[in-house]
Amino acid sequence: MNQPQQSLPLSRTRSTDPEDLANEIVERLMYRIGKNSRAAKPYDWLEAAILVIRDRAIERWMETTSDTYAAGTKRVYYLSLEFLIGRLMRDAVGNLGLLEPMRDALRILKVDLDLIAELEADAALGNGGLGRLAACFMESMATVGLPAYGYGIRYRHGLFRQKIADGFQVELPETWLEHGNPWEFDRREAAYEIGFGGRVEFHEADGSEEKFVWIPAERVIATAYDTPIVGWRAARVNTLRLWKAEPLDPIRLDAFNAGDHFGSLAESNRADALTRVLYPADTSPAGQELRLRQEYFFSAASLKDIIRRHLQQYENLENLGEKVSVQLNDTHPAVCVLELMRLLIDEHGMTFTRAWAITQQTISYTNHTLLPEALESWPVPLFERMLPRHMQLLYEINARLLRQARSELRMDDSQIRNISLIDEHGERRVRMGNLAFAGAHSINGVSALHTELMKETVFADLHKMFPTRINNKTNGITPRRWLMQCNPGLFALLRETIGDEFMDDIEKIRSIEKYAKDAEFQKRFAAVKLANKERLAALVRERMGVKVNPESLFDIQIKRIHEYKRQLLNIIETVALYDQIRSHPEHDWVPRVKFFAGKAAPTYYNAKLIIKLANDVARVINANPSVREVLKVVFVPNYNVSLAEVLVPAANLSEQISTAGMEASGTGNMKFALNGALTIGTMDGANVEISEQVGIDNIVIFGLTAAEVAAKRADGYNPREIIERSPELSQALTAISSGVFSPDDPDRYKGLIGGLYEHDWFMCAADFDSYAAAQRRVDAIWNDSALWWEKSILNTARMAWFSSDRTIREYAADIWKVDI
Ligand code: B1H
Repeated sequence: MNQPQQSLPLSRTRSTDPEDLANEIVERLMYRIGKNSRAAKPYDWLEAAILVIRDRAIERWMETTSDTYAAGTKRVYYLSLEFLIGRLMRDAVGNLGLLEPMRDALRILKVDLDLIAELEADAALGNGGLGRLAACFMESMATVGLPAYGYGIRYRHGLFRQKIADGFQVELPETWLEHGNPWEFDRREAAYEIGFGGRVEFHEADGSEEKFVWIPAERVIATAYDTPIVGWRAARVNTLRLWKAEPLDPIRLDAFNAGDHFGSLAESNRADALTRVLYPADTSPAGQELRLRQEYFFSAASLKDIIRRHLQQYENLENLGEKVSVQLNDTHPAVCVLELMRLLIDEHGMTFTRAWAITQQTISYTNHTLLPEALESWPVPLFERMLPRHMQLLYEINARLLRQARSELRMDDSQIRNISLIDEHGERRVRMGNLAFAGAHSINGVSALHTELMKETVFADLHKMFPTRINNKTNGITPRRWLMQCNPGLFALLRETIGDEFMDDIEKIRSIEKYAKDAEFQKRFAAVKLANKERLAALVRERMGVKVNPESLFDIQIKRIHEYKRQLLNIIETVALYDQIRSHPEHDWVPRVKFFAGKAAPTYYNAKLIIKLANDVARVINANPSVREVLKVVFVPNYNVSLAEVLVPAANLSEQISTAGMEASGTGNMKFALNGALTIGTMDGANVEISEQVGIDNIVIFGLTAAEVAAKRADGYNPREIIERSPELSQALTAISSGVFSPDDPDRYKGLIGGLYEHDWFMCAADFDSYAAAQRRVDAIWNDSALWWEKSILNTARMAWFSSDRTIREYAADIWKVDI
């Protein structure tokens, strides 16, 4: 395994002298932006700085791309409908080793790098963990030296901006491309026609060869936009290629001239709509036809591009599976299985059997959720109408699959029904998960627990049929963004204490373990945390006018709002604590600030109500003078990657409290622990592995296990009984449902809380007492400050395994079979 180079190859060719860089910036300002230093606005400086940085990346980009070509190395393609990148400048400048030189260069020009960095728009082309994982993987693939391409959609509007108006979430359009995008290159030469709908013709050629020809009714052009992704120390620069849809003809002039001014643009508008917005669904798929069009559009464009590149180098497709790996990020690109079959059979003349072997060898699939409502499926009539040839291929694949299950494996009817690519319960639907499973040689889960549950639940029968396919690849996060960049204070302290080695080999961070009990080091570690908390406090004060005391325990839950993630459990415990504090004012309460942030899917009623509840509870508690010194609640609006970069380093306590068995992995949990927060959490997703890595004494675990949750559901769970037995819980629930926090609309939370008594699907009641007790254990640790900081330091010391470099190396070795 190659370690990334210690010095930049670039420095051979380009100066890193701040004076030279300053001249370059002024030159870009002049010739690319058309302004001089006097006229330049802050955003112009940002753009000029990015252009200088980008040019440094390009040389390495070309170099590493030609190396791959020359060596004939296997290429990895990561197909994802989401890339939640955030800002890129700090990433690129840091990984190129140019942060300090650029800071000095800008200082010469009287520009503050940190100020202009804040102006860069977040590329929010994703919803949450799945999209952010894809972004961390892109950076890690470049870091470990893997020739990889990301393929996705260049949405004009990323995830909506969230405004909180009177406590309610309001969605506003996001416009990251408003000022242009200095990172991207539009590649006019990489354009492909993508078809939809129409019919299939059967041609009996002269000989025995039969041939199916798909004649689409509608066509759009996919055009490529490339963004360079720089690995740590510029080990490699890879490409993120995002597709935009364009019409074949920008305007129908005949219609326009005949007076039909709107109709003449209809085709153009239809193409435009295809890549215009990101679907704001998260762990629950959007059912609209446009979504399936997006999925097919980017899958087909990416495969055409992959095949073109392969043919250019190898001239035939027989070795596609040896030279190409296509990783499907969830089922969103699963239609690739059918499209690749179609291309190999219909356009490259292969037999079905040969095409199937190559497809399976090439494709692998990552599953990210077991939630039944999140498993993608499409009504058969819709699928058939939009992709008639693909539907034929799907039936053929299914026939062979079911025949094999029946005759070779003697599977019974119920097993056959589970394996089938078509769901026959009620309206017939195409199951994208089963399709991806059937067409891939590897199916991986994203944490150890999730992978085991996959084998036992959704894919139980497919797993029986293909017992070697399912494997685990526990998620990771890039330590560059999630430690070095977002927490410069901690980064500096670590370097000073243990040297620089951990920058290239994150495992070395373990050597701070020996300082965990060192009083002097603890003091400095705590001082860094305090400074990060002051930064967050300033942000909250400026944006929301709320004052919080940075000396309090900062307790943070940030993630998409979803019932299974149980923000509601946290809010209920907050209300119970509020009651306790008021009943026992004499008690020495640990001062806490409870932070919440996250977006709800616009159509997810209960999630939006939970946001309103958090805001209602915050309003009431923050206005009560009797708890003022000890409890504050803050809902920070518009959670995004950049906000996470401020919240994560400021946390003392990380809330990872999903119902066990429901959070596939979680990655926020990893970011917090790496930055020295203690976790309060259930034995769910990657929390299980975090507890193994940091040690069970350095994490606060509570609640039912996944097996206990399943057993309780099977036995008949009675939440009402539990609630009635817990005075703290019933008091808190009564307060909420009777309108204590919503005097303007006392019934607002009747339904939400009523649901807990009736079914409580996510088992808030079952876990409440255990959670509240765990919070009091947190208080006790906090009160023993030396103990708290020891645990906090041990968390940072022991999180190296969750580097996405480790994850990517495992994918490379086990799934992609590529040497790095
Ligand atoms: C995750 C999704 C997801 N799992 C559907 N599934 C979507 C499903 O737009 N849609 O239709 C969007 C996203 N996202 C998350 O993936 C898991 O909940 C996390 O536990 C996990 O850490 C993350 C990355 O693996």
